[in-house]
Amino acid sequence: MPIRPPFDPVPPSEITPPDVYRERRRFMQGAAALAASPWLGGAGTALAGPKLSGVRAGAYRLDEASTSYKDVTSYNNFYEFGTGKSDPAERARSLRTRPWMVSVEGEVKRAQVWDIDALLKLAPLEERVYRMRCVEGWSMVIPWVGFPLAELIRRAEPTGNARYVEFVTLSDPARMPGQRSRILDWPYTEGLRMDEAMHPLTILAVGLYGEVLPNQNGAPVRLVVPWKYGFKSAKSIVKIRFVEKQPLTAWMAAAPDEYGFYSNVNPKVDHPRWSQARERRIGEFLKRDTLMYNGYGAQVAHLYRGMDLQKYF
Ligand SMILES: Nc1nc2c(c(=O)[nH]1)N[C@H]1C(S)=C(S)[C@@H](COP(=O)(O)O)O[C@H]1N2
Ligand SMILES: [Mo]
Repeated sequence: MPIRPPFDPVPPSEITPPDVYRERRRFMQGAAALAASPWLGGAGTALAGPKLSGVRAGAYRLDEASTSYKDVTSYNNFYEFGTGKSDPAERARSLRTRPWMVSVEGEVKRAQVWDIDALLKLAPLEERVYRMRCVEGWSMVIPWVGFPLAELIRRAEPTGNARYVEFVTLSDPARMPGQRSRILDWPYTEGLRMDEAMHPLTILAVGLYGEVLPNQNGAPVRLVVPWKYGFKSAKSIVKIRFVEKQPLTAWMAAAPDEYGFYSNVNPKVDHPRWSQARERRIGEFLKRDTLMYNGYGAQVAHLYRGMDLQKYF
């Protein structure tokens, strides 16, 4: 099967020239050193975790400031640890992420169980600065570290029957106390169409801000699909399954009228209970307009050509 879909490069306006980027990075690192004490708060990037080595600067950068490390790691949705925004940072602290296996299975010629430390070396790690938009109406800019999901898919050699990919989060109420509440039908599951999964913007993230992924952000490995609402980006993944039929996702099972399979960011299709036209970028005061496909239309609009986006929301 063709494993490299046609791909439009990021429009030049969206790419920060490397020297500007490096300069900004240096400035931020300086600021981080100055603002190292957490009580100073603000935009300081109070780097805290183990550094990832050999991370190369990816081609995906934004001419927008990244959300502070503090906000990225303390304002989270991760219902396995509670529904409050500060619950994951507080309650995921004790999650053990070793040993950790990720099973790649289903309609593939090479089913394989990856040990997380082998998975971390599957492909060169890249920094990818992406806009992330939660269906609740807030957004962030996050410098992820990861590699294209396509790299893993290529190695699995999907069969001709593989039309969708299902992602499954760990199921373990002892380690994930939120799973004792029945807010969702655990484990958390998500899905992508094969071409979405193969798209170069779709990554498996294993870090952020150059560091090992904090537990609250989905350690040790999570999906990141920047043109879709945040809930598509499943955290703490243990299974990647290739299937013929569109998988039922946890959110579709919970509220099919509110969450469709595609969940592309779309300011013109409101959630039944609120508008999706605008969003609050965490750290900013005024709301901004939400962009179609979260601003990634030049890269992904072709995937949905001819589809009724009101129907396939
Ligand atoms: N397993 C799992 N993955 C999840 C969630 C969750 O509750 N459980 N929440 C989703 C939602 S709603 C969002 S907005 C993003 C938030 O990711 P972040 O906290 O790293 O920004 O994770 C998504 N992935
Ligand atoms: Mo979300």
